[in-house]
Amino acid sequence: MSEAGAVAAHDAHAVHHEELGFIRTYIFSTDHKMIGRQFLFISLVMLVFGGLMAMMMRWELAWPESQVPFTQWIPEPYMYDGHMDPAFYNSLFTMHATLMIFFVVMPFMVGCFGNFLIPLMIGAGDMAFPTLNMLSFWTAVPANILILYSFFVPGGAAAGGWTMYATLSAKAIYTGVDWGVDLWIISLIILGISSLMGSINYITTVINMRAPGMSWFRLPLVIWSLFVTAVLLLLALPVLTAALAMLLFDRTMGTSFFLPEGGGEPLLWQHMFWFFGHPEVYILVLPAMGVTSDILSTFSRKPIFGYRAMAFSMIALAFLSWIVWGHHMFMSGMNPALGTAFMLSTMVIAVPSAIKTFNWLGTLWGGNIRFTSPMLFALGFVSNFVIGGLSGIYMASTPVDIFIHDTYFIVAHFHYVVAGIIFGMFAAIYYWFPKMFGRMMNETLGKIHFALTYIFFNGAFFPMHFLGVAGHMRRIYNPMQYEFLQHMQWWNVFITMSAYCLFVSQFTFIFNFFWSLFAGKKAERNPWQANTLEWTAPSPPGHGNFDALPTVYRGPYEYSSPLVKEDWLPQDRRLGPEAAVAGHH
Ligand code: HEM
Ligand SMILES: [Cu+2]
Repeated sequence: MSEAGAVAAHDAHAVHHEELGFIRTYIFSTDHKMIGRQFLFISLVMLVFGGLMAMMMRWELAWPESQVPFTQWIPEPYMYDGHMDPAFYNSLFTMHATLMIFFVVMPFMVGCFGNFLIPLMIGAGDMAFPTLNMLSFWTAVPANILILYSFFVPGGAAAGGWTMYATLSAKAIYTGVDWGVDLWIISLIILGISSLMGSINYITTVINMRAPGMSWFRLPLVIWSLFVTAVLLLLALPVLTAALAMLLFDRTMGTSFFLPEGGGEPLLWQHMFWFFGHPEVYILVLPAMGVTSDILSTFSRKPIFGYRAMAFSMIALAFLSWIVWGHHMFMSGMNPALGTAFMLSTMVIAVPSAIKTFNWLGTLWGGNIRFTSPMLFALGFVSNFVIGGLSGIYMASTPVDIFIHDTYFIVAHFHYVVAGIIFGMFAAIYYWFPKMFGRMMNETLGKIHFALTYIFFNGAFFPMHFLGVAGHMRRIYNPMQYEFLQHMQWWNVFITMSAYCLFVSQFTFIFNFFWSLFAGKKAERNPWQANTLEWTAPSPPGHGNFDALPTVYRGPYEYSSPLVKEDWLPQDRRLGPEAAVAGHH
C-alpha cells in the first residue's frame, strides 16, 4: 500500500464475503458501486432519448412544417403527411426537459456518482443502508418506464412544459384526454420516493460512516457537494410530491386546489413548483461543481484554492436557493415590491457563485496544468457556468426580464447552466472510469470528443441569445409564422446544424466508452496521481472497497499529504528533499 501513505492499516483483516450469484451481483445488488453503475447505464439510455427529442425539435425549428426524417414511423396522432403536429412539438419539449432533468442529470450525478463516490471517498465499506439503496434504484426503474410509455397512451405524452403550469394541466386541454399528464405526475411521484430514499442514505452515510480521521473539513469538495445536494433533495422533493398529488387530485378526484372555478388558485401551483424548482437547479449543478473542484485540483497539481470558502459557498447557494423562487414569476402579476425582493435575493447568488469561480481560477493559477480529457471537460463546465451565470444576472433584473421573459434568451441561459452540466458529467466519467471499470478511456478520443462538444455546444446555444433579444419566443413550433422573426431564421438553421453536429460528435464518446470497457488499458490504483481516498482502493474496488478500512491523517488538499509527489508540484511549491522523506516515499 505504498501509494496509500495517508492511510494506515486500521483493520488487518480484509473484508470477506461469500460469492454472490449473477442476480445478486448485477441486478438486485446492494453494493453501492454496482448501484452506481446501474444508475449510470439507465441515465445514459435516457440521455439518448432526450437527445433524440431535441434533434426532432431542432429539425422542426430550422425547417418548420417540412418532412421530418424518420417520421414515417411515428403514428398518426403525432404526424400528418410527415409533418409534425404542433401539439407533438409541445410534448417533445415537455418530455425532453423532463427526461434531461429528472432522468438524466439527477440519476447520473446523484444516483451514479453519489453512490459510487460517497463510501469510497469517505473511507467506508458501503452505504449506511445498502438495501434501501437497492430499493431506491428499483423504485426509479418503473418511473423511467412509465415516462417513456406515456407517449403511447390516449392523448399522447404530457405537453404542458416541464413546469406543467396548472393552467395547462389541472384539466384535460388538448383532446379531452391527456393521460400523459397523469402518467407524468405518477412517474415523478415515484421518482421522488426513490430520491428520498437515496438522500436519506447519503446523508446518514456522510454523517456516520466517515473513516477515523476524516473530519468534515477533510472531506473532498465533491463529497461536500453531494452532501449538500442530498439535503436539498430531502427538503425539496416532498414539496414537488405534494404539489403533484394536489394536481392529480384536481385532475381525477374533483378537488380544485388550482382551479379557479372551484375557488382554487392557479398561481399556487407556480409557487409550489418553483419553491421546489429553484433548489432543483442546485441539485443539478452542485455535484458538477464538486466534481470540477476535485478535477481542477488534481490536474493543476495543487490543492484547491480556498477550500473552506468553497464548502461554505455551496452551503450558501443551497440556502439562497430557497428564497429566490419568485424570480420565475416576475411576469405573473406579482406585487412589484415582492418582485424587487426576489430580484435582490437572486442577485445575492452572484456572490457565492463568484467565490466558486474565482477559487477555481485561483486553483489553476500557477499550477502544473495537465490538459487531460477530464480536465478539459471540467474547464468546459466552468466556462459554461460563467456564461450561464452572467446571463442569469440580466434575467434577475425585473425591468430586463419583462423583455426577455419566455424568449430564447431564457432557453440559452438555462442550457448553458443545466445542459452545461453535461460537461461536468463527462469530466466525471473520464476521471472515474478507471476506478469504476478498471480500465482507462482513450485520451486522444476523449480530447477530440471535448473539442467537438465544446465547439458545437456553443454553436447550438450561444446564438439563442441573439434570437431571444430579437423577441423569438420559446415553446413555439414554427418561427416562420412570425414576420418579425423571418429575417433571423438562418440563425435557427445554424443552431440546428450545430446541434446535429453536437449529437453526432457524441459517437466518439459512445465508441470510446464501450471500447475502453472491454479493451482499454488496465488502470492502476491511482492513474491520475490524485489525492483522495478512492484512489487507494483497487481499480475497480472489490466488495467492501478497501484492502483494510482506512484511517485518515490529512485532508486531500493538504500539501504535506504523502499522496502528493514532489515532482507533481509546481517548482516554487516544492518542499525539498526532507519533506519527501517525511512523506514516506
Ligand atoms: C445538448 C443538446 C440539447 C439540445 C439541442 C436541446 C434543445 C432544446 C430545444 C430545441 C428546446 C425547446 C425550446 C422551445 O421550444 O422552447 C429545449 C428545451 C429545454 N431543454 Fe434542451 N436541449 C439540449 C440539452 C438539454 C439538457 C442536457 C437539459 C437539462 C439538463 C435541457 C433542458 C431543457 C429544458 C428545461 C427545456 C425547457 C422545456 C420547456 O420549455 O418546458 N436540454 N431544449
Ligand atoms: Cu430559479
